[in-house]
Amino acid sequence: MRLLYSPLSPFARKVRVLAMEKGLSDRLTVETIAPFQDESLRLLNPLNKVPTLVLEGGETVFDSAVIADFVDGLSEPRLIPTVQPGRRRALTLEAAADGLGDASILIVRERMRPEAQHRQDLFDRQLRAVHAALDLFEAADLPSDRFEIAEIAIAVQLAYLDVRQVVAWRPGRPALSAWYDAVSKRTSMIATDAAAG
Ligand SMILES: N[C@@H](CCC(=O)N[C@@H](CS)C(=O)NCC(=O)O)C(=O)O
Repeated sequence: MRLLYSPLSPFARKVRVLAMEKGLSDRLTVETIAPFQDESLRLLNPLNKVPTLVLEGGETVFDSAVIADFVDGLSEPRLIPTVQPGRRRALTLEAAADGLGDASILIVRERMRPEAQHRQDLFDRQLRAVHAALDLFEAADLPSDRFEIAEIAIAVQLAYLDVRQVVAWRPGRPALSAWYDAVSKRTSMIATDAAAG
């Protein structure tokens, strides 16, 4: 399977971390693409976004949550809970993390525009989403003995906040900060840390 990704994409990193945590990395051939510059991806994914997974027969799978679900189903143990209420709680946290990522990318893209053209209403709304999601994670009592889909999705987005300097998210969030410092030492997080070179 070919995984089309860009090194700094937190969504693509979520899939890579999940595959690594499951010991399935060797099933993925990773290919770098720059989705904002390279339109060729649109032939495979109408949204032209990474990650996009191309299966052996040519079928394409996106977005990151769907790819993660597919990859998780390839082997046991599952990192996406199969039984309720754990399943909906994990997937809701993943959705909050992904939404934080969408808001972060909008903020980063807006900052790239000339300052005179910045839309303050866009910043304000997206920053509210980012901070509210962070508050949810701070209150979530994230586990130290488990690194499954929710935890992976949150960890990769926190890393993105740091690398793109989206917001200073640590002040006022001691539990989330301590949790992140611990999980960022995992092999899967270190191996997929594009910012570290
Ligand atoms: N909901 C998508 C979001 C993916 C996404 O936004 N990827 C960004 C890079 S981090 C992208 O490829 N953007 C290109 C574009 O918006 O044209 C997912 O979970 O896969």
